[in-house]
Amino acid sequence: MRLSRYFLPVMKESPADAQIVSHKLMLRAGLVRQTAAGIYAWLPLGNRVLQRIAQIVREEQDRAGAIELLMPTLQSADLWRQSGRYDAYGPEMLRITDRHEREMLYGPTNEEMITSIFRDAARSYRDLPRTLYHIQWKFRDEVRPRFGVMRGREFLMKDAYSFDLDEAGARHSYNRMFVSYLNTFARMGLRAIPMQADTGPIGGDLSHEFIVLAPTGESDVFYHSNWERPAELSSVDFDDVDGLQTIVDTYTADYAATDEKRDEAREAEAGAELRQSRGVEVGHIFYFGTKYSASMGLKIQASDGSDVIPHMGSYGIGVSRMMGAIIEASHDDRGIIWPDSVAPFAVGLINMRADDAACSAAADALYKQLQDAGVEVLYDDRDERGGAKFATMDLIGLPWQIIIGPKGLEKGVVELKRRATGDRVELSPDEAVAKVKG
Ligand code: P5A
Repeated sequence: MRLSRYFLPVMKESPADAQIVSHKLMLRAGLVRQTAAGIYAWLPLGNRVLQRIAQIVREEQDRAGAIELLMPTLQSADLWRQSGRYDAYGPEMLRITDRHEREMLYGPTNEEMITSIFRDAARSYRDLPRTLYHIQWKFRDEVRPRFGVMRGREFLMKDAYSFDLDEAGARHSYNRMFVSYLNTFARMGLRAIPMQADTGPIGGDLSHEFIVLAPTGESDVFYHSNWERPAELSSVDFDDVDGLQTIVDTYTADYAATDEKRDEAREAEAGAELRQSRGVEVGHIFYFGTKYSASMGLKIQASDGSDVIPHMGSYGIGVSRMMGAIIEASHDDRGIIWPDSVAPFAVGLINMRADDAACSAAADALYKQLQDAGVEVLYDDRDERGGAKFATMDLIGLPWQIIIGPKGLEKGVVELKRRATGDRVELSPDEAVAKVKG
């Protein structure tokens, strides 16, 4: 993509209404614009990152055996009356009336809808276990939307729902998602700590929040210093019931709790290794047994012919909130530092002298060479000062920068810079392409 033809409205100054660094940087780097309180338009660069985050979430859901579908954003009030949550949900639910005076709502979550879809289709034990998920916009009329996309009113969520014949099966489904979440966040370069949590309006008695440490987070958290190691991917077989349980047990062995779930005895045990911080909740998983299946009349015929009420769980990831969390975890005073896995482009190509024919010809050629090699590149071909181009590239945080200037060209080299470390090396154009490709 040529920057001269792109839509990237960057800002030099930090907007006054943004309080935390991720919100400031998202506005400055031209990722989002607020269109109403807590509602954002995703500009081209921000949309690319959002799609990449969603794709990682999708791949890890699929790997764990979950099946993707897509449910609508608008739901009927009658559906929610079946579970009893229509009145219980309160003012966070955006209620809408259509032209026929039918009561509708913009979905804040989909437990009722998926239960009704499954109820109308599943008949026997052969239809279970299943975990279904979608990646869809939600609306919650938060009293105080704040911190940009971190606490929005409209936000993108991945929500999955599991159906099992009994509690043991449901716990296995829960463990699958637990481990899948650790992998998902690790792929985005994040250590997310699973913490026992309250279940709130979703219900049930087993629940974990996944929290990324960040000084600006909304949750107060307490944890053992063992959590300060980097995240790693596990290559577990998701059908291995005992293997999964072992991983979950290992990951819950070290103390970690939110404010509401503190445990004095375990904190005393951690002693000098106890840490306190703030964190961002990027995911939340629930096991709630038959709460929705029983109230909404979901029954399945077991192998012995008797009727059973499936046990369910639901599993959320804040896809749009993730972007804020990643920036909180990965930036410096010049701007964002995207992990390679979610970067909107892999490389920023800077032509230092757009007014110099030889320099521009070399930059054009390298642009083409990168594209032919399948590398996603944002090419700053504008007729601007080098300093302004550097500042923009550092602000938008692409993992690699390739800088072409007349002095290097005389020697047949370009400069390759790694955004995260600031390390620069001089290489031939071919070597630079090979390096960013690898
Ligand atoms: C689980 C999936 C649920 O809604 N039902 C379906 C369950 N859980 S939750 O904890 O309420 O939300 C799941 C994740 O969504 C993100 N999130 C938000 N992101 C941005 N702005 C908001 N206002 C917002 N509210 C929730 C969080 O990441 C949360 O963990």
